[in-house]
Amino acid sequence: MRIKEIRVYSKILPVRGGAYRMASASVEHLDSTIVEIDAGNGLSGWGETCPIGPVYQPHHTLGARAALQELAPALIGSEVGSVREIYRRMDGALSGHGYAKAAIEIAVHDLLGKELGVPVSTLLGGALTDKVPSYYSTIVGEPGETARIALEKAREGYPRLQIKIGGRSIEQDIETIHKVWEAVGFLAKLVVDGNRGLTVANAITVDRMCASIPFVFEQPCNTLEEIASLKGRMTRPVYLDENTEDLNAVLRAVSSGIADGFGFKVTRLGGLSKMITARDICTIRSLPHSCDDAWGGDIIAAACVHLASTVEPRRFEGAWIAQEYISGNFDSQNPVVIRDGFISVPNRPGLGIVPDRGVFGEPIAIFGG
Ligand code: 0XW
Ligand code: MG
Repeated sequence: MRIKEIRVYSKILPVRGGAYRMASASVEHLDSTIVEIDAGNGLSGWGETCPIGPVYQPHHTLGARAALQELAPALIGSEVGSVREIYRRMDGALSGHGYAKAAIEIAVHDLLGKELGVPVSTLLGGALTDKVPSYYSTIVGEPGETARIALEKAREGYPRLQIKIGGRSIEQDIETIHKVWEAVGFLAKLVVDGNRGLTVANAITVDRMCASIPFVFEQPCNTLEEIASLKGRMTRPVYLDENTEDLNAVLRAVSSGIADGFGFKVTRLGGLSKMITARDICTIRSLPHSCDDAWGGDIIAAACVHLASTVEPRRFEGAWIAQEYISGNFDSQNPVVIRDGFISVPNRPGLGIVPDRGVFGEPIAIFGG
């Protein structure tokens, strides 16, 4: 089975309930890039990449689309059976831009799964569970309101809550953490995410001022060097998110012992085949991690969930999907949904979701054909 045509679509995803606010970026709507790979035999595979604005990390919508213009022509006629060969061709056409390559690579997994009649989780080594935990992520907000939402989500069944801080006074950050802990206690695991927004000094202060509260500190500071300088000065585990820009960064963080765990994003690392390497490195060192993406609809959500099902459950930190912040689904028949804090792993061939006909409108670019 070969790639006959690649179609690219744009899909606007407004953020439900206002802006999604983090320490250094705030977004009100996202423009997701959808890739459809048509094999010309009645089968097509779907991929997606949706950076959360142009500031969260060095990825952006138009960058993904420009990269796809370089990549797609090099893939027409390629055999779908070898994801590695497809990746070799993409690397031969363009350096870097893993977040754009990921959209193609996810579509190839979907197509291959459909052709072989197996779910994507099987292509990734095999599922260990049929239901994965998700987690709820608050936005940077008023302390009392954040605590109220945190308790509501814990009661709904989310086993883990990610509390956003940063980009304001640390007094407010400290108050938020205390109020969330008072409200939620051990009802859910707590993670505090600084999204690169704190100085080393403030990260240490927040840590000390909340010393008795059990939480993991995710990406408190901007660079790997700043995070490395926290080693031995924190009372709690530190996880990396934004700094794991590619597999080399993961390897560096693991081998130098900087990170106690990770918030992984499928597209940032370059797709599912890169993520399984990261997963397996974490297995060797017993490191916990999540399987997320920055944003996106059912396609990226399904990719995250398939991958999540292959991670050792006792080390798994959850699959975050954007469902709580967007309205509607690409696949109205079999959407990927969070129920009581957990997500069922699709068991149909490929990603197990099929976007409704016409849901993305006309393609914005077509290659091959
Ligand atoms: C909670 N997320 C996975 C979704 C947004 O992209 C931010 C992100 C994070 O952990 O930073
Ligand atoms: Mg994070």
